[in-house]
Amino acid sequence: MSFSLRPRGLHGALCAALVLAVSPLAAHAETGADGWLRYAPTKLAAKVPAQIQVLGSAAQIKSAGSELQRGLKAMSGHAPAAVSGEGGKGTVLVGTYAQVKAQLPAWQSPSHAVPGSYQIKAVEHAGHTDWVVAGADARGTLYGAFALLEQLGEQPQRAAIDATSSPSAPIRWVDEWDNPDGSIERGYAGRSIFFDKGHVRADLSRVGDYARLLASVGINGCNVNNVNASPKMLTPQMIAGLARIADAMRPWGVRIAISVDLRSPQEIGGLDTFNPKDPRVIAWWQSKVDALYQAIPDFAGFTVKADSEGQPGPSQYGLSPAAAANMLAKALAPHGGVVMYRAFVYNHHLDWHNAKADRARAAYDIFHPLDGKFDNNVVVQIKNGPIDFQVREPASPLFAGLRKTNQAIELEVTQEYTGQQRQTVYLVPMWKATLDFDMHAEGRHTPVKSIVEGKAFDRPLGGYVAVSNVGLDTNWMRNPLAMANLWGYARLAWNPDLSAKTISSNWTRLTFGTDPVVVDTVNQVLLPSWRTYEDYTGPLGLQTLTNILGPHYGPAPQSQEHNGWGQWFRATHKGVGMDRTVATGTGYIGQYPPQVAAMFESKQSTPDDLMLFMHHVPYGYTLHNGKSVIQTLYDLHYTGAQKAQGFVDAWKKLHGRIDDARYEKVLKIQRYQAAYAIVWRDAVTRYFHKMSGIADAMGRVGHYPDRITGEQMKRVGYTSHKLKYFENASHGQAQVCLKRATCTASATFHRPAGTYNLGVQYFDVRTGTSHFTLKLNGKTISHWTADATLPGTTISGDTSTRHLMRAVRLKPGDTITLVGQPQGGEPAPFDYLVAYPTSRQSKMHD
Ligand code: GCW
Repeated sequence: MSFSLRPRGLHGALCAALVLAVSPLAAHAETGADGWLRYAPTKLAAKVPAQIQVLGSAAQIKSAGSELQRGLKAMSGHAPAAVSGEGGKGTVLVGTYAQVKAQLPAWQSPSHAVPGSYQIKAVEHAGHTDWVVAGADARGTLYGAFALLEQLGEQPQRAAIDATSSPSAPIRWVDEWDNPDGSIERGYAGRSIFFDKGHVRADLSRVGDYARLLASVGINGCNVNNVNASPKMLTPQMIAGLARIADAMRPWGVRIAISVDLRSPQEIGGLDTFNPKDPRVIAWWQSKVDALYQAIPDFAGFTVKADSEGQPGPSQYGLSPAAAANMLAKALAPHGGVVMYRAFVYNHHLDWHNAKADRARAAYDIFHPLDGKFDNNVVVQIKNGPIDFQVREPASPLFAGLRKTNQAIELEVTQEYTGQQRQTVYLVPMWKATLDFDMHAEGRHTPVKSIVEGKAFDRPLGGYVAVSNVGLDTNWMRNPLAMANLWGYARLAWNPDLSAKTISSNWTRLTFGTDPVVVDTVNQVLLPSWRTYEDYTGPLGLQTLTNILGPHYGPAPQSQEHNGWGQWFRATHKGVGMDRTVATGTGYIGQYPPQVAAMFESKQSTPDDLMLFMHHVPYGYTLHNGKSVIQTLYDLHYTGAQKAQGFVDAWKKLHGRIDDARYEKVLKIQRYQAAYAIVWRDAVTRYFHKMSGIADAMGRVGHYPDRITGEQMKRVGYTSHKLKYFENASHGQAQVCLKRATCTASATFHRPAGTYNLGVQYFDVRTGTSHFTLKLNGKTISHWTADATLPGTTISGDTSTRHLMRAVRLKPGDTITLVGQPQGGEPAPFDYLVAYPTSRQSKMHD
């Protein structure tokens, strides 16, 4: 039985009122704080029964009832009246399967139901229609309520809302990398919603709001602090604070977990050891776990990062990860808690000179021999790829390397290596590529999703974790479009078979509105954005060629080589790529099951996208695409930067179709991204041009006819400053104003008269606030302040920024002068001027 949501039979007056209410131009300024829970008016919600009966008193069922009232009121204009008995009228019945069944025997409850499952259904009964919102448990009921509201909000795409759904895995968590002082490691949206100045915040209202957002997409766990954990997390005072966080999240069915520092018994416990085998250490942890459960009865467990990037671990005592994990697991087990032990364990002092050294091997080398040695409430948490959240990596071979151990996949919603929420990159297609990847374990069809969910090897526990790092910024993630990643992650954790397009379309309808033009346009930006970002940052398996010794943001390919971090691609003057073959390389490929290993071992069967991750090849090597490696690198960087420009044009179609506030905010981000893609393109192509000595067949790399570099200008006060990485500026140099209050640089324009877009490429360092003035024949045409808070604190690829003036009339003989005024230690640094005719089709080929 299903009920139709077509607006048949609506009364005229009501209909007219609602049509007015849903007019897309009635948009008010939106902050993004509601995320996808905007509950925009929809006439279809008027079909909802007029009363609601909430059965049972569990906190999450009460939330289900109040959320339905809130949502239905916003969407239809009236909230159903809360009643304690049906009274012969159509009613929304909210409760567990058992509770609803007792109330409405006519309803057939689902027979098989894992925790979190729900059913929403219309049931004809005694001459009226009841709506059932029922869950296998209290959480399931809450998920059902959100599912109902979502389906009403998505109209008119869905005609009926008869749905039964179950989560595909029990673990569906988000991790936050928040520190007690309120900062967030790799957080790009302001300070912590949980902590401030060493304590849990007094005002936790954003925590409740966040839990509500998470519940609406089925997330059931949240680890609230950085995996580089502070021992302070286990002080009595902090535990009391954590209990308040748990109280704020509990009504939404989100259990909290914390990351712990294994050294805690020593750091705050007064012991002289943290050896996991020492009885005093074991007793100390037991007492802490007991105290946690005293304060938080539904505490979810611990996440552990150990023996990794300076975090101490069991290796200090000659013990394995299993020894540490099981020690904690035994303390948690009686309370129902779990240990999420991260497989991100590697040596960051690798020997660059050793051709066999390979960071990608680490997780498998360390954890595979321990398979079967972990307690049942331990889950090994494995990053999607073997390195570290790069723009593209193969699936970690460890997924198939553990068969008697619970696993979870760790994904990164926070865009550490993918533009830090200053650029739009929709990550769902990337995650799906891994989840759908068939590991062929035991010669069977075993896509990664089936392994982490516990299905492939019949494990009792498993699932999904994503590092999300939301912050106090009103819209949670800085870039409104980045919320599609949080939503998308949760959708995949519930059902990894959904398509990237279904996920983005649903999200857009709820976030921006159901206008098909809006949905199509947002898809035009989101769906190709990962590939685009990959193309201009690090294609062919090179990984994000970013400054790994700095903020992981801008380009700096050189920073990845010649050090111990192992994010190498081993470029020489002859060729490029890591040889990870068994035959001649590091042997990494041999960690995969035979079918996958055979595919990667041979260049013929390695896809182009991963060629340089798996193989070292000459620059002239012909790829499957028919072109050489070097020409492909050049071409992809140019087409990628070009596509990023296209996102600006696409987004502009939304003017007037969505609210102005979010329209303008995203437009600014897309414009910045379009210009920044050029910084990336230039840096990476320049770098490979120099390494290979091979010219770009299209003549673009190293030739910038529309530019006048600072060095070529007449400078007063400005001097050249050599950058750490030559690839990040023309001639490897910026112009800086060091000794004067203002400096100038001038050039004479020699091109034909016409209308040009005129840009200045300058550096906006995080600290300091330089002022720039651009003059044309002595007259000021633009003035701006370099006050952005980009991640970089140096004149580098992280901070290179473009100021663009559109449609400026220029003629031969014109004098263009840049006046720079340093402030706060920032020496008004710049790189070049650029002018290209507005008529030029391909705008970003300067
Ligand atoms: O990606 C890297 C980050 C670190 C992070 C680490 C990890 C929390 O650069 O900031 O540390 O991964 O996942 O542990």
